[in-house]
Amino acid sequence: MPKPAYISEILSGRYSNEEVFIRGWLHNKRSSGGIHFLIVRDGTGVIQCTMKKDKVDSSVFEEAKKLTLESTLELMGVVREDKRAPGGYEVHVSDLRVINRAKDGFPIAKKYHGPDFLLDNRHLWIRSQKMQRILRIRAEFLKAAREWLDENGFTEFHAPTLITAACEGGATLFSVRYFDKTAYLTQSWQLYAEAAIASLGKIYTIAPSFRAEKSKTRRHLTEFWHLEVEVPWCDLEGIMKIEEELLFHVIRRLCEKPSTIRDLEALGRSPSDLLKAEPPFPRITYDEAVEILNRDGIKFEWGNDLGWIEEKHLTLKFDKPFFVTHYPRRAKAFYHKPDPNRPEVTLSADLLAPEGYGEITGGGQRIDDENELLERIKENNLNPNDYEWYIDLRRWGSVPHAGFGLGVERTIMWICKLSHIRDAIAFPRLLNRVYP
Ligand code: NSS
Repeated sequence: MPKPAYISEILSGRYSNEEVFIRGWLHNKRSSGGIHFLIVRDGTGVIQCTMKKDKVDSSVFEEAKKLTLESTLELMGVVREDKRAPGGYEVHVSDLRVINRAKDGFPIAKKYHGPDFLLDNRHLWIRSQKMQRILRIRAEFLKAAREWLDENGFTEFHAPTLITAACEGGATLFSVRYFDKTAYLTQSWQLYAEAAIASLGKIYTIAPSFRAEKSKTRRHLTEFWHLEVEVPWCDLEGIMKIEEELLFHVIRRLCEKPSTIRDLEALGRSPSDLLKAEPPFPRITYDEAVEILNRDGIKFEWGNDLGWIEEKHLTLKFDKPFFVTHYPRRAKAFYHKPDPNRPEVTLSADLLAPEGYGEITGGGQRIDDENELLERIKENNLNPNDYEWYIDLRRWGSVPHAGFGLGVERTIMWICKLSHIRDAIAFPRLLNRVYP
């Protein structure tokens, strides 16, 4: 009995003319005269397996004829190079064993299904080629990000998910019954990270964050994955440099692996577009952004946060990610450090992806002075008692520091050229969806 082979190994040419044993799901099937073409998927790839009537037992040929889509199988056969086969190789089947015969009528058919149907059947839809590609790219993205962070001296640090004080404002907090108290689901790891830099230095996390987003948009999830970084002895310029180097490293990694290039291209994303994201990224100030908007006839009042429409308009001016810096203090959360030269703006930066995608990271320099922090907490109508431990950090070895948070799905949405954030994650959590 030959040892089990993965389809990706077969497609790489490793088993040419050898007998193999593969295990997988029946992705598709067609028959023509005395031949069945079984398209099999095993999680590493998809391959065509041809079964000729005169090459197998007649019972096996009959069983294959009746096989339902998504049945699980074990197949034996010889690998042959064949330019006509998708992927360049096919398996000439000599034997077949059905492990689980799927029910008739797999709900996902080769026809148009609306988004609600696909979300209701998400547990099955993630088997589609499109979702496979996105989920693989997402995994490669996170692997490359970790690689860069680990190689550059960042330590992974974990913070609690159940918290008591908001990082990004009370409006989007999910509350949870915590015995006889109320707790919240974290919006960001940041406040705890500011404590941990005094223990570990440069740190990062990749973890879920939660926002009770009440608006239905193409770029908001209620649960998203957050890649966050916090760095002591770092200022606004320093943190922007880290962001652009990290992002470019990840892009280079994605664009050098042949299988990932194939996935990107199949999603309509050309690697050469991504590779334009070479540092340094352009930097414009919030003031310049407002000037551009007003000049182009988009009415926008100084002091507000940039919304979807404004960001979209700005992104059309760039062909690579760019920073918008120095947002007004009233547009940003309490922890942002006001610019000492111009206290009405903060030392903040959002990174916007081109082609209409908009904000993918938010961050900047943090307040390191106790009195300034107290002033901003009050200005934001927050209760200083809720932030006592956080204020304490300014009393015991405060340091200039900065950090950022990157929305993993927002970034994958841009990288994979998706039109809706729901497809950047396997089981999206949206305003009206927590099932399946
Ligand atoms: O609110 S942020 O702009 N900033 C923070 O949470 C900081 N506390 C992070 C930090 O400095 N450590 O969110 C950061 C990013 C933002 O740019 C988006 O890319 C993403 O997190 N984000 C979201 N993605 C999907 N859905 C929702 N609702 C969402 N909210 C933020």
